Amino acid sequence: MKPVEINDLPTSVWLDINTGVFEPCVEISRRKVSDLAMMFADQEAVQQLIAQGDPVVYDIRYHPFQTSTSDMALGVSTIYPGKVGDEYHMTKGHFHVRMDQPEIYFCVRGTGFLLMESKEGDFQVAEWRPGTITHIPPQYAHRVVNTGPEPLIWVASYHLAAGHDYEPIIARGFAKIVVEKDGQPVFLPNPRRPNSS
Ligand code: S6P
Ligand code: ZN
Repeated sequence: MKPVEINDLPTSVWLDINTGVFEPCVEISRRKVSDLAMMFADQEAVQQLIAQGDPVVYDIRYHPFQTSTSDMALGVSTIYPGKVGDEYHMTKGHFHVRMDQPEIYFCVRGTGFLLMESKEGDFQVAEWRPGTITHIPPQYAHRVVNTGPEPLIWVASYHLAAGHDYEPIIARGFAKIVVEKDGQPVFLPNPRRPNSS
């Protein structure tokens, strides 16, 4: 990650809601199937897709609004449509390292679900369409799933200091996975958690 520059003057960026491209954007990260390999239930499908060219699951663009007294940031993520086996494309998902840090997600294109789960196991789902805005309280892990035929694009507003903690998700996933059945998204218990229902 590039060093964050301090700028105490007002700043604007411009977002193309059809492509998820925004400028100026200081960094773009790309996550492919291989970067998310352990997140998907169907490991055979994971290996097949990697062998066939390792498709891109999502892109993250990011801009820090760092002043001498504040640390807001904007992320714009785009999940491309697709599945790994029957499971829809999704983000890795994370908790914030700082457990007092919430986040706001604003869906601008596409359809899908935001999965949220607290450390105590409270599992919540928000259904998304363009215009849906969700406040994610502190201490809830968050993952976005694209269940539609077009890119799912949303804007994330958060503090840089929040940090990303991926480890609990790598270890256990979320309570449910989202798979296609008869052309529709359905929620199934996470097979990596044998005792969940
Ligand atoms: C940061 C914010 C987003 C995500 C991005 C990708 O707090 O929640 O910018 O980083 O949507 O998700 P993930 O789980 O791969 O970081
Ligand atoms: Zn976050």
